[in-house]
Amino acid sequence: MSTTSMRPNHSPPNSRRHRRRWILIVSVLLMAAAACVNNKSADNINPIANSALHDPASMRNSEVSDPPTKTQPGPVNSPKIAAKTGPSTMTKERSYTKPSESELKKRLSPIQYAVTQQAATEPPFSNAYFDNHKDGIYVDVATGEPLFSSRDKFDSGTGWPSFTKPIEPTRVQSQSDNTLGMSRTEVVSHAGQSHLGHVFDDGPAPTGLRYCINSAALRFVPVEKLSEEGYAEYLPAFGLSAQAPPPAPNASNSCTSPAPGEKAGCSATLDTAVLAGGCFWGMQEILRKIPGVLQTEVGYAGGTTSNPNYEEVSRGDTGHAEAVRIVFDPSKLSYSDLLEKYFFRMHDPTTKNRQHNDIGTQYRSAIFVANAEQRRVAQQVIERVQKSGRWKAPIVTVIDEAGPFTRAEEYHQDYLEKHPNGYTCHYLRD
Ligand code: MHO
Repeated sequence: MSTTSMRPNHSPPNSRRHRRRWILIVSVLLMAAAACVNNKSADNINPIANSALHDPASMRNSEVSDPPTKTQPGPVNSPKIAAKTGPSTMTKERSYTKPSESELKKRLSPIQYAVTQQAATEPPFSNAYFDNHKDGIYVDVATGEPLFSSRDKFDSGTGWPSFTKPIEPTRVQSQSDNTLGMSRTEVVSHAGQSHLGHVFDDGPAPTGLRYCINSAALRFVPVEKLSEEGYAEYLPAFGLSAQAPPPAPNASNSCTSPAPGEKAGCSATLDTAVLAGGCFWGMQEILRKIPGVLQTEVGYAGGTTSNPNYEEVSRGDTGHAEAVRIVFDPSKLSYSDLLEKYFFRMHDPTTKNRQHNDIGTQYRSAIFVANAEQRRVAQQVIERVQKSGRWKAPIVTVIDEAGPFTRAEEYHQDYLEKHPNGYTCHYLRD
């Protein structure tokens, strides 16, 4: 018997074949339904493992939020922190998208980019929001996602903006960070995966947590701007309805201080220098372009009055010098190189209280040091430059303790960028 003639006997007739196919389909469907039910009960047992599956925002963002993580995502170091920062379900539907790498480079300032994309930590105390007491919300500088509320902000005494909790639990994610020889918990924004700072378990009530956040990762939206910037849903948190006229801002959020001697916990990876060498327009124009310099601002340093303005300083009777405050990345530019390779080449350090035609103590050459180490480096550099013979006359640069720095009027900030042919007497000598 040929095999071909056998086949019809072993194959089911059409109708039987259909029935079997239907049975198969129905049982597959039943099995799938059973799996769903099991999954649901697994959710109840372990909401942490499954929360992302049910978080509309994580699903929406899955195609955009696949950034290189700077630290290993993984269990959070402190069980106390893990218990309190654990994920919950998303409450708000609005989505925020991480812009492309080239957009981020364009839109963010160098320090915003270094902090949010490269996990740098800005210097304490001289940043935009550590001392901001206005009512409003803090959003991710990269995506606009709401992250923190002024209602949860407190004065930690660390010099960085500090909060007891995120504005909504899932807006901020925690992951362990074992860099810099420390075991810390890094916090990143949900949508943009921007590095924000760290969370510690030494905060005040009600959570006992301290979110230590870089100002450079945030943009502050004051309560009176919430509606116009599309954040009206946060008005009720400030006792306002979306329709009510916003009140004048007040500075009434409660503040608590850490116990005396409590240590900061955060550790700046960026450093600050304050330098004076004549008219600050030309100084800033050269300083801001130096590789490793992330932020510059012009202002007044080394004087005897508080909050001086340009006119007072120009009259020369407040004792202030026109100065530039520089935030730089010491892994790319050392303080020593900043002084030796740039500061002592961009101005003439041998003319006392004078830089070309600009005459007066406000035009003195000065290095305002933040600590003993900066002082030591500054002294060494002056000796080296003097010995090098680069300048024929004696160097008259003074080294002074960095006291208060008053930011100059907006008109003076980035002056030569705004007025490319404006006055300058600064240039880099060969
Ligand atoms: N000689 C310049 C100095 C300006 S600088 C901001 C001027 O008086 O315009 O001191």
